Amino acid sequence: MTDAAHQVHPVPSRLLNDPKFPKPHVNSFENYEKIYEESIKDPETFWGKKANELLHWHKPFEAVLSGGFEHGDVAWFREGELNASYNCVDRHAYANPDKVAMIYEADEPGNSRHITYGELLHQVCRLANALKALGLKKGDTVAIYMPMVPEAAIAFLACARLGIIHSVVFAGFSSGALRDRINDASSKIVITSDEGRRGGKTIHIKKIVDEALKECPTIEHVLVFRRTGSDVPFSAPRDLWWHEELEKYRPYCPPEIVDAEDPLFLLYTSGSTGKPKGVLHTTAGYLLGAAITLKYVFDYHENDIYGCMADIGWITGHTYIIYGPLVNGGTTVLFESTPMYPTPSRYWEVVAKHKITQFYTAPTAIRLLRRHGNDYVKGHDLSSLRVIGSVGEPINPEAWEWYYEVVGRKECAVVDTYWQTETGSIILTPLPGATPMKPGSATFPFFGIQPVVLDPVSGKELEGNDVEGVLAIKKPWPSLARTVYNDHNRYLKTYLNPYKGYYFTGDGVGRDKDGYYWIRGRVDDVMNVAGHRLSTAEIESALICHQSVAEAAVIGIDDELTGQCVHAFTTLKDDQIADVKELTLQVRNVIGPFAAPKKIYIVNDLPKTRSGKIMRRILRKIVSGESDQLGDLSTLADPSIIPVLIEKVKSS
Ligand code: 6R9
Repeated sequence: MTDAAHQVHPVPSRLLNDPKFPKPHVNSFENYEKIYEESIKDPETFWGKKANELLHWHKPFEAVLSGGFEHGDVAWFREGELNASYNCVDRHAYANPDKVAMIYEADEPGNSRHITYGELLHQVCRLANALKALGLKKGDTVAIYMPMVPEAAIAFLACARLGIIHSVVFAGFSSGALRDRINDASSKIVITSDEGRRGGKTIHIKKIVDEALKECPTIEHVLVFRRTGSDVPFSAPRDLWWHEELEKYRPYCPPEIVDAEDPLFLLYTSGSTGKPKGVLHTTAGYLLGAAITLKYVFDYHENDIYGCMADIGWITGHTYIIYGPLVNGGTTVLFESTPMYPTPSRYWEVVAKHKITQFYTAPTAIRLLRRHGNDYVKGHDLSSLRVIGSVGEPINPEAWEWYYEVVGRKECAVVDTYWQTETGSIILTPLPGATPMKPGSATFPFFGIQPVVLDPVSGKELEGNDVEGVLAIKKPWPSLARTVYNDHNRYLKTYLNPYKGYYFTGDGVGRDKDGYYWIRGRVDDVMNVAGHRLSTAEIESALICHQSVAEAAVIGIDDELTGQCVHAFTTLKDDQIADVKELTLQVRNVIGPFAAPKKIYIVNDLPKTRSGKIMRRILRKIVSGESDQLGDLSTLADPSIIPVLIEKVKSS
């Protein structure tokens, strides 16, 4: 492990003592431990109380938890009735109509728009009425393929208002990927836009939809929001303009009150192989997970401006741009652009401009910005920030330190939050006012979550500290996905059967001597080299410690002698040079000779998903000489780098 990872950073005293700041909800580690113990000892009392505290119920629930992992029949808050859009919009619109619900920061700097709760209610209701008039009803599915505009959030909430299941497809997916997701969910309508704008570029969204719809028999209508106003193909009567439809309807629509366990949405996620799974979340459990984690993990208070930089097409956008902030009556920022547009200062300009209090992004963005240097951060007033978060993959301790020191000026809590599409909300995380932080560790379980480290072979729980294994969760919690759409067997097979009685995350994990959890990455990213268990993340971290290295991706390749051997791909910082020998020495020095990569390839770019996760599977195939079997590349951000990588591997 690197030096940075050994440091323990206490809770920044500014959070606890500065009178300008609200008192943290949980303000000591003892306090966290006490609430955590209660939540584990008597989960039903804990969750029942929180469900009543954080959500509005139209009819009270009669049981907190029924069923369990054993039979895959978990149900929370049975017989309770509520509506997610009422919880996220109406109750705040009536109490506080002029409060800003959303700040839209458009791709073009200087172009932003504020939307109050009162306005949000009107727009959600108009759209809900339009959907109703098109014949949609509770239990139908609607595909949302939208850029990062407030109308996307309005679409989520209008569906939720009618009990319609939304299935959001990230607007960077290809027409083929969109088609497959529409067909799997039998969606009846696509809500989309003419075009999108991102990083100064135009995305031809409607054209992609048209291409997809050549093979989508269930689609009856396409509702098109005008984002850029360019001429786009439009085929009436199938296609309808958003603005023309909404004008027809009054700005009130009664919410459809649904059962706690009725579905709220589907979100497709790719497993390591095979076709994407439609992960299904239910109304009450998911909403409670979003509400409670936003409040405690980000220490959300009434006047905060919450900024999550993810895309609404991913689970992070669902939970921490839309449902979490709005269910708490907060103000959420919708950021349409990229961290690089027009310059690598954009994030910090946005933080200063809107006085963002909680900022949430991914390690890949943090590493990218670190690579461009501190000057882009300096000179921006970031003093509004209290909590800065990271999500999506393990964060290298060096990137963590940069985030903490340069962005957070050692005055903000860094929350490295671990969770998944399936878990619905954060499950391992520090709490800003309570948890001493270790760079690279997601630290401890959130309330009500019982993580266990299992021996991957025997499936036995590894007790005590200083253990390594796979991460599973022992007891149900409300926001865990209930099923895979139309394929419950796949749900059981993927998550509940591998280790009977547990939810299996698919991630490797270590619990260190102090009880801190360290996510090692997906289990298939853990290597065994000559009997040594190595994590890709650990070697990557060693490489990134080298002053020249910007990013690193490490893979395990079959080896006759050692079982597996290590191959590494690295990109270098601007204007830096390094050779393979030097980088090999770096890993030998930081971890040990046994971890030294057998091969290092210095490249210009790494294959990444559109949400920024490095696709190590592709690198593994290329190195193993299986470039003709790369599998599903639809999630790849830039396919043009593949031939370059193949050439590089061939010639080295
Ligand atoms: C929220 C999200 C889930 C996978 C997960 C794990 C990785 C997410 C992480 C992390 C280490 C963190 N992951 N957060 N690994 N530290 N803080 O990203 O959902 O897209 O479904 O990905 O991402 O491997 O299993 P999703």
